[in-house]
Order: sequence, then structure tokens, then C-alpha cells
Amino acid sequence: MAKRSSRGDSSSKSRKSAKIEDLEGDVEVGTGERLTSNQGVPINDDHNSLKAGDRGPTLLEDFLLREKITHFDHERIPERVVHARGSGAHGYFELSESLSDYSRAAFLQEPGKRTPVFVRFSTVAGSRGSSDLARDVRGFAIKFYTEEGNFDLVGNNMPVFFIQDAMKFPDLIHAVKPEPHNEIPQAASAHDTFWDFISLTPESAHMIMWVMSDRAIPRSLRMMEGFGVHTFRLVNADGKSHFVKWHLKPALGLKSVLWDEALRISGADPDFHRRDLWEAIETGNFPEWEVGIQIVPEEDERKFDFDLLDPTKIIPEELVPVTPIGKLVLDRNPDNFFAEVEQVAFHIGHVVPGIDFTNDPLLQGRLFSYTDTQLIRLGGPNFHEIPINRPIAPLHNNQRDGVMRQMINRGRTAYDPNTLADGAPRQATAAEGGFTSYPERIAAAKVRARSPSFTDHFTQAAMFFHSQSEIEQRHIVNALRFELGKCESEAVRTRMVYVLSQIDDGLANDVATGLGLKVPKKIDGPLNANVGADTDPRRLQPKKFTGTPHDSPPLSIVRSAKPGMETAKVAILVADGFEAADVQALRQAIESAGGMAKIVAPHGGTVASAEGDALPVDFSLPTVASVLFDAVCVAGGENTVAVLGADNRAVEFVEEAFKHCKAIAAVGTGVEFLNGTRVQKGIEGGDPAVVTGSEGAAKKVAKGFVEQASQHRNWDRELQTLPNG
Ligand code: HDD
Repeated sequence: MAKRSSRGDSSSKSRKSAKIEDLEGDVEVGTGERLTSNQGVPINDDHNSLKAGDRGPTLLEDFLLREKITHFDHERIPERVVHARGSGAHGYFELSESLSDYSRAAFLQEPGKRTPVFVRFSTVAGSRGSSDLARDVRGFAIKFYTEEGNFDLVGNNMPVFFIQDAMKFPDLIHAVKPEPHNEIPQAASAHDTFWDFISLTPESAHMIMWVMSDRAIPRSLRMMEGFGVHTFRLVNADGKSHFVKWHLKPALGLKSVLWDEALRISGADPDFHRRDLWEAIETGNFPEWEVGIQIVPEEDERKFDFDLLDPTKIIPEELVPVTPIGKLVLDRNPDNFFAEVEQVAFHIGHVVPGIDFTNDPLLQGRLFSYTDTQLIRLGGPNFHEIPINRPIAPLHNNQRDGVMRQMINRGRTAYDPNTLADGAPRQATAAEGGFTSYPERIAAAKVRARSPSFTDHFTQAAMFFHSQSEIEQRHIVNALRFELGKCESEAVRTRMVYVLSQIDDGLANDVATGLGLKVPKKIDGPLNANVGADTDPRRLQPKKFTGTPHDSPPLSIVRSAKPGMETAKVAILVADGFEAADVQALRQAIESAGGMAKIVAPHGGTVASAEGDALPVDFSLPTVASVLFDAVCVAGGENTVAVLGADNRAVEFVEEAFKHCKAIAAVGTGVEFLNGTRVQKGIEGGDPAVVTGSEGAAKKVAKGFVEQASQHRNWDRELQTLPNG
């Protein structure tokens, strides 16, 4: 039965958390009800339209058919212009440190306080149905349902952005989206228009290093960082302001996949990230992040050699450490994807008292864009009434009517000031929690211009590149070779290689070699095309980076790796006649380390052990690939060599796991099977992440395997034994 909401006043006192059942609106429970029309009329036959005779024609009178088809015809709403592909979950933010010295926001005062949240993760470039594993920035948008209203932190998994001024956002997005003449390629930046724009926009250099790094192909949404990107303000009860940058660090550590793997995953399971998030929450492995902030006193605004208002810059953690302030936990999947994940409307301008903006020109432009977007996407100005968007704080104002208005406002006054309603709703004083904007002093000429303090585009790009481990640098080079290799225009490729040479000559040379190009000594015209038509082109031209780069280890996934295999998915490859003791030892070791063991066999159903016991198969080989697992084990058994050795899919399974630097274990005849594959090279070369043992040694193998799988990958394997590429 549908639950009816109390209508008329949105200040429902009973709403404590963001659970959809608690929000006003009708919730369909979905068990035992009778089928009805949208008018509540019970339906007797939902299989046949109303016809003149059982061979037709269908009658216009059939109001049930017409209602059903009409609703169906209108099921789609415009997808997001950017960040169309997403997945989301409910959870909470728990404060661990009071921020009362910095902010008056109610949800930041009492340690231990929990605030309900809804989080939506996304890719940027692809459309709704695109693959999760595109090389792309990931959106990380959090709606905090605080008692003072909703606060949205609409961030990404990278702490910088491509451009400095919102004026260029439509150009950036037009350049990265599929090319307009043929709508190719989907969810990919590897094409001419993107690199044409980027090569003319050197302010993107730092962001390009991030997007070409493994950060752009995360192993899981649960294993990536989140950043608010812009410098924001926190304002305390005395009106004192501090600059802040928001950070989220995943409890499971940062992990990524390889590009070759990403390509395979896109085919094997395009919902890889969405499924992973869903399954983790369903199995009680709640994704968790440490939330932190970098705090800069107002008086220190100009002490850095970059501008705090420039969204292409980070504050290196060595200069201002991240102060942990709490944790974000996601513990509930949505009930309905459309109602929640699709209709959630984020806006960087949704702030609460105690949180305020800076003049970052990208942030300022975003303040306009988000409401405008919701108007077109969700159809009108009442999108805040959709359950997922409703604040848990009471809502009273004189806004009225509009498309799909849900609230039935009582009374005759819809204006302020009034006497007829005793002046209600009245403004709140600051002491009562009324929002007051930070009174930043501004004395300036009105100009279309960019600050010269925004001109250094290469110092932090070089810092990022040099802070990476050897393998990560190699991945950046390979990513650039792939992306630029897909560009048809040699002029674009050459120009881009020149831009790279402004960051680092070695990087530019390596990329150029892969493209069969030479790095040009100079290019025609100015490097920075992002200047006004009448601006002196020498102004705002960035300089090549020539100094010693700052080394910031937290920028590297490998250097800041957190060992462990919690929630790692491990395939145990078996054939009929397998050694039950092997499976048991491996499974026990994997599960006690927090991993998940999955039985993979040539066929579905069950497999029989040497003793004849049946073991349920989780996945049959035709339905999976080893790219969907973090590590692979092979159990011994009388048929292991004959059956798995003769099965191309089994051979490919272990060879790919080897190629992707994953830990591999084998016991008894499992080792013989591996010796017939490319993994033999690893065994012979003493690769520590290929752990083998003879029959009966399963426990020892399992122990060694868990140690190796806890390292996530053996990157040395790629450096030493696998060809570059
Ligand atoms: Fe944006 C969506 C993050 C710059 C205009 N943006 C959107 C989402 C995220 C971000 C995570 C998806 C929210 C969701 O899940 O529904 N955007 C960013 C970050 C930026 C950024 C971190 C730079 C620091 N965005 C940016 C600019 C503009 C926009 C400069 C326009 C001037 N963004 C939009 C939008 C979207 C959006 C067109 C599309 C769907 C939506 O807003 O609700 O308004």
C-alpha cells in the first residue's frame, strides 16, 4: 500500500534521517498490493488492450492502455550534461573533532554527531549508459542533510580542475564530449577535439597529469579519494574566516586498475564500479572515508607561491597537513535508482551558516550553473520537493506554485512583510542561525581579466609527475601515448608534446618517441590561447618549469599504498576432481584476511572434489574474466592439468592476472598447469607474487599468497618482465 504523506507543511517533525521512507512523499512498498491505474482504479486485465473483437482493432476508449503508454513515453528526463553516468548510496558523516573554532555550522560542533548523507559518484564525459571504467575524473558529490539545511560538497576524485574560469567550461565539455559530426567516441578523451583544446589551454597541464595517471581508472569507487577542489571558507560564531580545502581519504586505501584491464573490464562488466559499490553495501562492507580539511588562516592567503583561488592548484600536504575531522560511511543502497540517484540535485551553492565561498572564478561560475541545470533536467523550480532533495530542516517561505508543486500552502499570505500572518515566516537573526554572507572587503575595477597570480601552470604539474613512482610515471607516459596516438591531427599531437616539454623534457621525449614525433623547440604563436582578444599576448604566458620539483608522496598511489586485502575478490580456479584441502586452506586464508573467495570453474552448477563432494560454482569461465578479480588461485586435482590446460579461457584467465601484476597462487598440479602458461616465466624468475607449493602445501601457499595479495599488485613484474605498453 502506498504511504500517504501529511501535506500542507513541509516541516515534518518526524523526519530524523535521510531515509527515503522518512521523507515526505509516497513510497511504494511492493508486496501483496493490487495493480491499479494512476487514478487508483484496480486493474482487471493488464495483458490485453481493449479491442473491437478479439482480433481488433484497439479502441481509443482504452484509458488504461493510453495511461500506461503515455507514462512510458515520458519516462526519460534529460540526462546530466556532464556526470551523466553515476551511482549513489546513503550513509552518514560522523564528526570526530569539533570545528567550533572555525565554523558555526551546527553539524560541525559536537564530536560524535551523525549527519545523514547521500553520495553520488559519477564519471564526467560519458552518457548514462557508458562504461564505468572510462579514463576520466570521478565525481564525488555529497549531500549532507543537516538540521540547518542541506550542505552539498560537489567534488571530484582529483583535487584540481582543467580550467581556471567557468567561462571556459562549455568549451572544455564540448571538446571532450563525442565529436558533434559523428558522435564518436563515447566516454573517452582520446580524440582530436579534446587534445586540440587542451594543447591550447596550458592551465590544464596539472589536471592532465592527474587524468593521465592511474587515479583516472580506480579499482573501486570505495578506493578513491575525494576533494572539494576549490578553496572554501569556514566562518565561526565570531565571524572569523579561515580558508579550507576538503579531503576524503578511503579507509581501504587508494587502488587503481591498469589501462589494459580497464579496457577489458569495460567489455566484461561495464557496471563494474556500480556493482562493486552495491555489493559492498549489501554484504555489510560499508565504504568509509576519513574526512579532513586543510586550514589556512585568512592572513596567510598570500604566503604561497600559487594563488589559493586558482582551482588548478593544490596546497601540498607538506605545507598544510590535512586535519582529520570525521568519517563518511555509506551503509544503505538506494531503493530506487531513478527516484534517488537520477533525481538527486546537487548545487555548490547549497551551504549552511558557517560555510562560505571564495572568489575562485570557477566556483563563482558554478554557483550559477547548478540551479539552472536542475530547472531543465527536473522540469521546474520545485525540484527541492523531490524526496531525495528535501532538507530535513523545516522549510518555510513565500515561494509558491510552479510545475509539479507538492506542498499545499495554507493561508492567504505569500509575501513579506505582512501583518495578516503575524509577520511569519520571519527572517532569522544571525544568533538564531540565519545565514549571513562573509563580509569580504572588495575594492576593485570591474574587468574581464585573469590575475597574473594564476599564470604558473607547470610547477605543480611537474610536482605531480615527479612525485609518482617509476611505474606510475610509466603509466602516465603510456596513457599519453594512447590518448594522443588516437588523435588524427599531427599538429595537435605535436603541440601537445611541446606543452609536455614545459613540464618535463623526459616526459615529453618519452611520449614523443611513442608517437614517432620529435619534441619541437618552439611553436608558432603564444602558448596560452586563453587570453582576451585585446589582451597583450605576452601577458599571462606561462614559463617552462626548470627548477627542482617539490616532492609530495601523498600524490602517488603506490608511495602512499596501504597494504591489506579487505574486500578483495579472489578467484579460486578449480576443475572437477580438485583437492578439497587446497580450496579449504586458500578460502580460509583469504577470508580471514577480509577477502572474498569465489569459485570459478569451466562450467556452472557444482564441481566435484577428488572425494566426490559437490562444491557450488560462483562463476563459470565463460561469464567472467580475471580482470574482475584482484587475485587468482589454482587448486590442485587429478584433472587440473588436463581440463584447465586444454581450456583457453582458463589459460587466458591466469595469463591476464599475471600480465596485470596480480598475486597468483597454485598448489600441486595447479603449478603444473601454470607451467604450461606465460606465468611460468614468473615462477622461473622468482616472482614473489606467484606463490606455489607442492601437493599438501596448501596452508603454506595460502599464507604466502595472502601476504602478496595484500600488496594489491606486484608492479615490479611489469617493470621487469613485461614489455612497455
Ligand atoms: Fe560540475 C555536475 C563536480 C565544475 C556545471 N559537477 C557535477 C557533478 C559533480 C561536479 C560531481 C555531478 C553531481 C551529481 O552527481 O549529480 N564540477 C564539479 C567539479 C568542478 C566542476 C569538482 C570543478 C572544480 N561544473 C563545473 C563548472 C560548471 C559545472 C565550472 C559550469 C560552469 N556540473 C555542472 C552542471 C552539472 C554538474 C552542468 C551537470 C548536472 C548537474 O550539474 O546537476 O551544472
